[in-house]
Amino acid sequence: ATSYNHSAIEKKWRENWAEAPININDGKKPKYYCLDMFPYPSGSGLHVGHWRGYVISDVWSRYQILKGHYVIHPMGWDAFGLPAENYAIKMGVHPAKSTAENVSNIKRQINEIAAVYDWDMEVNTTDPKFYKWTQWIFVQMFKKGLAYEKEFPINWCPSCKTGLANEEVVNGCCERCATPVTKKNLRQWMLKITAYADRLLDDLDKLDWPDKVKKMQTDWIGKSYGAEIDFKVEGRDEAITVYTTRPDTLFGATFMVLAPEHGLATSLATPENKEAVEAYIYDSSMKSNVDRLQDKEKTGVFTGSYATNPLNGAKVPIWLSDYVLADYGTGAIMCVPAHDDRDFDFAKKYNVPIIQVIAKDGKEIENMTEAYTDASGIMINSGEWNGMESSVLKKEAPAMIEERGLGKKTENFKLRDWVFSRQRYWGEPIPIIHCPHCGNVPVPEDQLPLTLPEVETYQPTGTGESPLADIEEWVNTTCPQCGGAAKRETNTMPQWAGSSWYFLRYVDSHNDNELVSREKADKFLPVDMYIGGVEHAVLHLLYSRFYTKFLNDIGVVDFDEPFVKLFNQGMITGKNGIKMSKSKGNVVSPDELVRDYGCDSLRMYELFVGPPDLDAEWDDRGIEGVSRFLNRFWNLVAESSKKDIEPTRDMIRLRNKMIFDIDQRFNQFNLNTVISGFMEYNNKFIELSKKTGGIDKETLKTFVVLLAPFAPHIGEELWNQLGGTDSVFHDQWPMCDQEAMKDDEVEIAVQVNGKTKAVVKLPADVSKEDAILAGKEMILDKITGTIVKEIYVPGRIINVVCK
Ligand code: ANZ
Ligand code: ZN
Repeated sequence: ATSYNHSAIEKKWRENWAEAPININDGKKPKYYCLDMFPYPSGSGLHVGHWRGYVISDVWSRYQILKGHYVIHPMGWDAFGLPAENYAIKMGVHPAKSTAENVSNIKRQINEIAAVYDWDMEVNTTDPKFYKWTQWIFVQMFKKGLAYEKEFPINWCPSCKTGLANEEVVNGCCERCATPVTKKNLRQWMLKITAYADRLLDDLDKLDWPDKVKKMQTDWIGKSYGAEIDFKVEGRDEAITVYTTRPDTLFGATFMVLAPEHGLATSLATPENKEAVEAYIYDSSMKSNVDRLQDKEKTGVFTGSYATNPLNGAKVPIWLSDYVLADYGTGAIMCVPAHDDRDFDFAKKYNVPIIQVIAKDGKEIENMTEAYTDASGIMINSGEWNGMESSVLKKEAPAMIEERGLGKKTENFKLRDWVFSRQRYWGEPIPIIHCPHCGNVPVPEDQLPLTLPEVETYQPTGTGESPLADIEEWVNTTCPQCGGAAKRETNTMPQWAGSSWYFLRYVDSHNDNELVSREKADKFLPVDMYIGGVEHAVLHLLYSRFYTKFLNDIGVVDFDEPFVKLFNQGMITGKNGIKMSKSKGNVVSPDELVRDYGCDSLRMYELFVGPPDLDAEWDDRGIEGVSRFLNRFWNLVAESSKKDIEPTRDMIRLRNKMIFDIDQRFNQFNLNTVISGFMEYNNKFIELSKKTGGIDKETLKTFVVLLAPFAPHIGEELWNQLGGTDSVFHDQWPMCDQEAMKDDEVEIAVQVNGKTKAVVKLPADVSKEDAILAGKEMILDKITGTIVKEIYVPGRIINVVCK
């Protein structure tokens, strides 16, 4: 037989698959939707790290095909966004052109993986036929009041004259020119994701997702329970309402802090404090929220005013500090330095009294050096609450506060509405027309898509508007409602817009009349398995869930969660765990590896490097191991198929054990141990064949089917050599015969001093140690004195000699 020539067989089978696709919808098979997070088509191409996720999803897809599913396994391009736009600014190349080039380049590279993508489903977020529906969704949201305009302070670089995303602000300065970033009130489009906060939180229970990701979403949504409590300002009619999750600590509230933006901040300043207060308010307006929360050293200013603790009448000073955020809760807090870290730091720095109200075992701490933040303890210094268990009080306090008329029981979310407009060119135009008479009017649906016009320059204008604002013939239009002169919205959508719903479009990607037909949606959606990086644990996955729930509410789809199961693959890194990147010069290209070892070897090695959910360091040399395995298996099949080997009991047993092991590991996504399993079983079969001269055909065919999802080319070739006429993927995933898997058992007499006391059933190939151990178990009570000798006659007698 010939030796394993990967380039010849890989070429041969790709041509075959192109002619006769292996994944066919016959209308009878159940569907299985296996989705990759679609890539951004960057100019730098794929490295071995990118391969990993695509290999995982392809292996899983082929496994589902073999399990009898019609598998939906599409691919597309998330192609709006900054990199293409920045390239356009630098090189003057239209983003559509550079994007198209990148797409065709990456598509060619992705095809090297030999995944079973259905390219007929392909989508591209920058294609007007696609973004027609991105705009359509926006219009539906607008009609339901979920898309609205708001003045909003955004990060603003006074030198570049442009708005910046949080990620573009580094240490409070503009990433590009290092000018300190300020805030600027800009008109923004917002999406009311907060209207779905409770559903987004509660429905996490329905999902088969990693706990870590659910936890991150839960924290992001950030629901908390507590109370709003009114503190009357001394000498005035006003009260300050605070939001607290810890009304149980009310006796320990020794001061209050307001966000510098709080409505009362300036007016609370007494004349002697006015100047300092105003300076402080100005300084904090220059900081971003992120910086405010990260600031280690607390800053603040005393207003000169006092309020009254409603429970005990104590006089508490009112301060301003930027560790209190204006847009969370009420923008004002009661401070309990004894039990909150931030309040503790603040109180220490500004010499405010600290009163402990919760104590472990009821014992007060003499000199507090840090806040006591334990959730449990006994109440002290708290009037009628003294002696209560604090965790019990914490639950009851909000209702008690409400009953006494001191405030009201309430809940809060960290989740904010989504800032949905960008002052950029390369995005979907927001389909709204501003009419002086009718207000905001959506572009009529039969006029969608509203296509992105050509511009002269892609540079942001510096006025806080996108380059679209410079195109007069585009901006000036007529109102669809009254026909009068009106202006188009010139902001575009964020990159998230297309990725929030693209997975719905794949299954009906050519439909010009609907986003997706209800028939196809019912048949092929939702996604059964979603595979991608953990960096999307929050935003993309949350936005997609929000969109899906909305589309469910308006009847486009009949489910309200898009991704039943989620798998996050770990990253492939360079040496010492450093992320692979062009700038670090540690990128490993798949090209030479494919040329030298073949696609099948690289696919297997991508999984062999470690558990698929963990990061793994790349070392080219390891690919030798999988390549050697494929060669040895090839030779085993070649040798065996020359003869007609009868299956022996050992072959059948090993075959079934292999099915059991591989399937179990596969199902648990332990893909690296599936590969090592192949290697172990291959070794065992080679050992066995030394005695028998080969392995029987059925066992080898079984092995080939199990291997095929991982190494599809060699799988097809060996299947063919073993007499298969159709594709190996049209065979079925093998079932394990539990009975046949069992080892042969023998009955062994267990003796004490030569007299048989019991009989034990053990596997025929049991080791001496295991046999003696099992034997002694049976006769423990019959042993007298001390054991002096243990004798094992293989397969027949265990004799324990005592004195
Ligand atoms: C008194 C107290 C005592 C608090 C204690 C905590 C511990 P979450 O769980 O995040 O909702 N807080 C309220 N509004 C705030 C704002 N706008 N900016 C910064 N902090 C704010 O936390 C709610 C707690 O965070 C509230 O409960 C309040 O401090 C603070 F031992 O009130 B607490
Ligand atoms: Zn009008």
